[in-house]
Amino acid sequence: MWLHPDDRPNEDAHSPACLGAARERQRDARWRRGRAVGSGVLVLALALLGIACDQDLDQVPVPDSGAINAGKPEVRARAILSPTKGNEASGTIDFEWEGDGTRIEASFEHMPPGVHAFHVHELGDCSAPDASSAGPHFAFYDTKIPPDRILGNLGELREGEDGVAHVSRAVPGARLAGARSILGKAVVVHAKGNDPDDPPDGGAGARIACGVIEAIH
Ligand SMILES: [Cu+2]
Repeated sequence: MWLHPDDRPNEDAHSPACLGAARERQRDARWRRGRAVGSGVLVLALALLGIACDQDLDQVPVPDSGAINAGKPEVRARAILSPTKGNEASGTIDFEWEGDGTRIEASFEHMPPGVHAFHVHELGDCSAPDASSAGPHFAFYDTKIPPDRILGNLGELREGEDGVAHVSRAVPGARLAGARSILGKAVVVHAKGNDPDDPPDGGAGARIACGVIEAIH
């Protein structure tokens, strides 16, 4: 399974080698306080050790994804989407931890024919008649995103009989906790499907439904 480099948990910074370097630095600080005279050579050597430690972190293997979600299995969320002006589509999306991301269960009605992309957007604000208040797409990761990636992508809804659409799928990388949590963000359903040649927003057209992702306690 591909894991983004940003998925590395902070625990990496506490590897034995780095803890050793930190202890050395603390010892050095005590020594300098005691002597009131710094040893340039020692300070330089410890600084180099610190740099080497940081470089080593870049080569730490990506951890098992279970560590990322550990302690948060109880987090669930729901978004209730209402139609934007001139549209009728509405529905509910349930979110639950799964693997390194989230499983979504989406049920919609009054969907127009065809395929409709839906994404997480930056702002939890669906107040504008066209849902423009939800802002641009929300990136599940904060750095090093491949340029061909459609951000915040939850997939597509296909209208079935009588305007009903259901989808159940895993969304790797979409988190319900942490610095890039999707809680409080908006989900927007679009008039068209994703165009993979049109990143980062997928060129999916008008916003036909919008709702905010809220935790369920
Ligand atoms: Cu979108």
